[in-house]
Amino acid sequence: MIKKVLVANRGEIAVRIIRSCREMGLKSVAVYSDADRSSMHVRYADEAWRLGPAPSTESYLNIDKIIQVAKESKADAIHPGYGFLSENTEFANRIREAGLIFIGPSAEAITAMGDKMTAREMMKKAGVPIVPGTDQLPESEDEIKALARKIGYPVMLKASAGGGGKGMRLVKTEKELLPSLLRARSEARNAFGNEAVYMEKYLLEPHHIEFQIMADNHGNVVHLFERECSVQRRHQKVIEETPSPFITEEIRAAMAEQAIAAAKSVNYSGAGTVEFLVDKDRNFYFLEMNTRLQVEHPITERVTGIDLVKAQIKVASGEVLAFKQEDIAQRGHAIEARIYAEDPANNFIPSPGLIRHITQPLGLGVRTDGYAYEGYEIPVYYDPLISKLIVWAPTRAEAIKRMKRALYEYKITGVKTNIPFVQRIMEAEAFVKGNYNTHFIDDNLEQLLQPETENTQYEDIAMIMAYLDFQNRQHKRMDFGQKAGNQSNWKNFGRLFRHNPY
Ligand code: MV4
Repeated sequence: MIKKVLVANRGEIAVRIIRSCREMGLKSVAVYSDADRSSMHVRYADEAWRLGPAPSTESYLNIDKIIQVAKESKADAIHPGYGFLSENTEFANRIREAGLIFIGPSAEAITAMGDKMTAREMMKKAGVPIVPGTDQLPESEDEIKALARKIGYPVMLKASAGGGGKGMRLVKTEKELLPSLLRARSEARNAFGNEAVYMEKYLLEPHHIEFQIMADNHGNVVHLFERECSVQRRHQKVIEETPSPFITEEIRAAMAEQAIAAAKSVNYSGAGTVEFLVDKDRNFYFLEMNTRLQVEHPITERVTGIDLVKAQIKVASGEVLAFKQEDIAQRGHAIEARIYAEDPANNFIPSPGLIRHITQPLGLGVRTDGYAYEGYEIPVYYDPLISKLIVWAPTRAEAIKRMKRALYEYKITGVKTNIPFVQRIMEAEAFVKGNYNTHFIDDNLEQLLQPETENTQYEDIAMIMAYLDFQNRQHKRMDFGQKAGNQSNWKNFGRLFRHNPY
């Protein structure tokens, strides 16, 4: 029986998990580094325990410390969130050895899906389509060359211990093959401590489409439909949406069946995501399985009405899934935009710092999962994700309009953000038509980096002037009331600048 959950994470996902715990009547324990002392998850949890200094290795990745806090706080279970230790087999094992519940799948499932070659072999046995390629690469150079010729160039070399884009190398010609293989092996050894590399046919212009899975410990496995995740830059997703505008009902049903087969093949328990690559002819291939809750899970929650964190905790408590496959419907259209403290005009370098002002969008069909507030300092130590902006509408066209409206309302000053960049994506013809793949951002980067439209700049200036005016009045208790009438200063300054550009 779970009564108290330690959330071994930070930022928006820690806040999000704490919210579901509170709704379930469970106590929550936050853990924090010195950089997160005033972070929102610390405020929202019932208890907060210090892990250590800011660097992740001394805090959110410190297994000993996290388990020690779980014991001292008398937590029954640990929710890993995503990233950090969420797919760390040792963490899952150490938690269970300590007599606590790890809210996630078995260590065996994490291990199997964490090794990409093992995962491929298991999928092949389960009849799940995989990208044409090899299991173990042969020893001799001639055999490797013959295999690449058989697969057909271009081929992709992938580190078995890699994933999420790490440890991949594209090889276009036989001349490049062996040198690339040597480099791929040494990179894999350095990055993952495992030099195993395999080869796949390189799929041109694929879509990245993933299926949400939920499984209990009583043999029930259901899917909660797909998420289209092809709008990504350097393997960092920016926009996710459901339903996918690319697949047909038939393909959806076929992919769902294979996603469930993949989960069953490892006796999966809890929330998991089966990733597929889908080529331009809508052939789909298993890519990898993520054994954690994903960043983009809210769009699935919105179209199905299911709280995935509550489902995770109930499954970890040993409960039977509260829903059957026929109970789960995909209703309307949801889009998520990841809002980052980064500077797109400066090669997207992170832009941590003090949030001087933040206005989150609200209104019908808008959700923000975030943790920033006015006066909060976005730390330099971690991923610069500020929040996720999730919108829902009955149709995709209306969801795009709602996203644009929400982005227009989303005001953050003090740090640079990718909000204008996301706004450009919502305006891009290929995106609006739903005719895009994983090359979308690279293929449209120049257009997407266009400076903000003129009046948006004026609006920002108007807001800053209004803020300065507010500060001014606060200090001098001046009353602009008579002079400016009862107009909002924001509008006054906006008008001023719009007609008299400085
Ligand atoms: C591929 C591929 C094309 N062909 N494998 C990206 C991260 C990881 N999930 C695997 N990924 C890919 N694997 C084959 N055989 C295309 C991707 C891919 C991708 C590759 C480069 C740049 C961006 C990408 C975005 C999504 C998927």
